[in-house]
This record gives sequence, structure tokens and C-alpha cells, in this order.
Amino acid sequence: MTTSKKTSSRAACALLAAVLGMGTTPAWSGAGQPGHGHDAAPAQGHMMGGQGMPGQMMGTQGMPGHHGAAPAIGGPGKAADVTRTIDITMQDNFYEPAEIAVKAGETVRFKIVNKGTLLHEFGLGTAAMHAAHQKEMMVMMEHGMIEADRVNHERMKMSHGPGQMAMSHSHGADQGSVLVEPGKSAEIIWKFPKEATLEFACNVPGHYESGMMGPIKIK
Ligand SMILES: [Cu+2]
Repeated sequence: MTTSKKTSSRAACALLAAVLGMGTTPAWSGAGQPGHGHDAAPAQGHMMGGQGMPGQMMGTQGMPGHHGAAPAIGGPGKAADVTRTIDITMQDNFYEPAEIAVKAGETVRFKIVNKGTLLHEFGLGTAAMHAAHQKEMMVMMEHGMIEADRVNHERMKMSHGPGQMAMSHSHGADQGSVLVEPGKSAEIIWKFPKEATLEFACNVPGHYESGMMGPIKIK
């Protein structure tokens, strides 16, 4: 009984292998698999490198679960492609102008001046992105990385070490977000997508809620 069972299961194995076309390929697949693995490894390494790059972080992480949403807010533009400059004045706590209109696919240069007495952000994104970023900026403030009227660069540097808080959205002109201290200015060159529902906003704790945000109309 035991023997026949063994035999039949062996036969079944052989049959399965034959059906799957594996009967004659152990040596071949053995040689082929490492080859595949070898090909895949560098590609994966590149992808990870790409994800770790600051420019990619907003695209991959700022949009939870929506890979296709990455281009939806646009991306850093080239100076040569700029068709228009929009001056943005930051006040406590609002922007002038209160809303922005751009053309589909247009590359715009934003010249941002902070004429207020508080630290402000000019960030481009969807409402959901801003909501997520507000939570992070709250943590940044709790950790002393930002203060009411300044960026604490020492603390900011420390926070980027291993094991420190992971930011899904860091600040930088190439990420569509700048923090501007009172009296200072900044610039962002941004290429907008064909269509999107975007806002420009300040996510310094309390500012968005008090009205420091506005719609970006893409026509
Ligand atoms: Cu603000």
C-alpha cells in the first residue's frame, strides 16, 4: 500500500512536471534563473535609488497609493520653458494674489516674497497632499525644526539622520514647496499638468486653516 502510494505520487509529480513543461528543464532553468536574478537585481537597485532621490519623493510618497497621480501636479520646470512669471507675496496669514490661473501644461516661474512677520510656506499640491503635509509640519514644529518666524537649520539637519522622522514631502523648489522666512524670497519654476485640481498653500501649523491657501485654476 505504501509502495503504491509512493509510486502514484511520484507518477503524479512527473505528470505535473510534464504538463508544466518542466520535465526536461531542470538544468536549463537552473542556469536561467540566476541569469534572471542577475538582470533583475540592478534594475531593482536603480528603482530604489530613484525612489530615494528627493525629486521623486513627492511623486511616490506624497500621493498615497496613486502611482499615476505623480504627474498630476506637474514637476520642476526648465527656466528656458518659462512663459510667465507670477509674483506671490506672503503676508500673515494670506497670499497676494488669492488665486492663480495657469494654462494647461504651462511652465511658470513663481517669485515669492515674504512680507509678513512669520515663517510661511508656498507649496503646490492637491488638497490631500496639503492635509498630509500639515501633519508633518506640526511634527516639525514640535521638534523645533521650524519656529514661528524661522527655520531652525540645525534641528532640520539633525532630523534627517537615520531613525529620524520620515518626511513624505520635503521642502525644496524642485518639489514645489519652499519655506520662506520673513523678509526673504524664493523662486520655484514649475511645469503644470494639462489638468489637475491644485492649491497653493502654507502648511505651517494654523496658517492653512486661517486662510493661507488658494486655488490654482488650470485652463
Ligand atoms: Cu503661512
